[in-house]
Amino acid sequence: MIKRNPYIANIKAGYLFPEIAKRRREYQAAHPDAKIISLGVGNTTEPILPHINAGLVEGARRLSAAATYSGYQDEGLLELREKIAAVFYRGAFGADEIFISDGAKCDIGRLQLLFGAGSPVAVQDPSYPVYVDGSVLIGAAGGWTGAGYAGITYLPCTAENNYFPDLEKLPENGLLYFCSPNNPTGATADREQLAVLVRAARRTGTLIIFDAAYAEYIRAGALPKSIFEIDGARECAIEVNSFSKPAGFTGVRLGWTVVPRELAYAGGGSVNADWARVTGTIFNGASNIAQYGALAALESEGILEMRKLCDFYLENARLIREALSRLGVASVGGDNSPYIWARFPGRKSWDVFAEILDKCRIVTTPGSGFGPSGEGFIRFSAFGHRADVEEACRRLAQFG
Ligand code: PGU
Repeated sequence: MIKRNPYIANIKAGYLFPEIAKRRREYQAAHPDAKIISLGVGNTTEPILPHINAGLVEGARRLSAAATYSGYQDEGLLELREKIAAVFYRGAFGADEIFISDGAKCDIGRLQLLFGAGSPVAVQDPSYPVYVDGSVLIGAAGGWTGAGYAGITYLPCTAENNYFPDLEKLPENGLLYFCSPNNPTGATADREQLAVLVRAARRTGTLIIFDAAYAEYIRAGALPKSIFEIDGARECAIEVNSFSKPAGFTGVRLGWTVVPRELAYAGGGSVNADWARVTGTIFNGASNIAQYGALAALESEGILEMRKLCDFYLENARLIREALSRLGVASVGGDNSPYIWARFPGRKSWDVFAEILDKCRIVTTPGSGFGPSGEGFIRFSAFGHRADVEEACRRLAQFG
């Protein structure tokens, strides 16, 4: 019989979001009349806006005519790579440094192939579970110890340190996953903090994988939307990003990754060249239809539509925070991100999850699923129809 990849056995339980979906199904089966509202997984709910949607339609139309038909586009449409460089990075990157993907999550998984099992991994704690679970799957981390995975350096990001990690604890010559605006806390690093981060990365030989999936939710003008706004980042960072959350492309699937030419391994090899090799080998490119949608999203009308969509979810976030504060529950986030991070002192996250589900019929995400420092917290997602969010806010009054 075939042997199982032993690293898979190191994963302690199911991936967080399917686990939540399972608990919801079980609750629904036991309470068939319950009208459950989900503020759990960060999944977009609102229709794609007209200009961007017209781009998708145009992408499909082009496939129907011989003159405009296209097949494999491994590296992504040149026009789209140039447009991403122009719109998001003020032309600071060439098209050969922008790689189109089918989403940030998929590229995070593929990026892990570049570094393999041998490089130490550090994460913000709490953080998006894919960084840690993916590292376990490639053997860069060991088994579950009861308080995290062996070999992962968890850098607590809590109210005590203003959600910015103590970088003295950064391992030498490793990877650091850094997400800003952060999932789940919503904390958004300012320019000075990112400058400190880049300096620490260069001092310790760390490669930062900067996840900017929520950058378009930033409303405070001075906050950086990209790690590449910081001098020196080209030598120590890769950025992953996505149209999922700003354009409603969670089901369309389109993202990109920036790998600067300057980025080198110990010994001097080019990370950019390896990334081209890895993606060329195991990825056949993103959907051409999705890429036409993204092109439309980057036109001025599309940019306005993305802003409008993010504003809609940010208003949901405001309503949720208000409802929590009426209950006396302390929370952060929701102002430059679609997540609210709510504190339930002295309690276990999964217990609070179960209580909110039972009393309010609302699905949330237990903070402990994002790392040891998430225990005692609940993440509320602001993705939802307005009427559902308003109803959820009314129901929250039944909690406590
Ligand atoms: N990066 C971060 C920080 C995210 O929170 C998410 C989605 C992604 C990347 C995924 O981006 P794609 O471009 O769509 O691949 N996080 C959601 C959905 C759960 C999941 O498993 O991705 C969440 O609820 O945290």
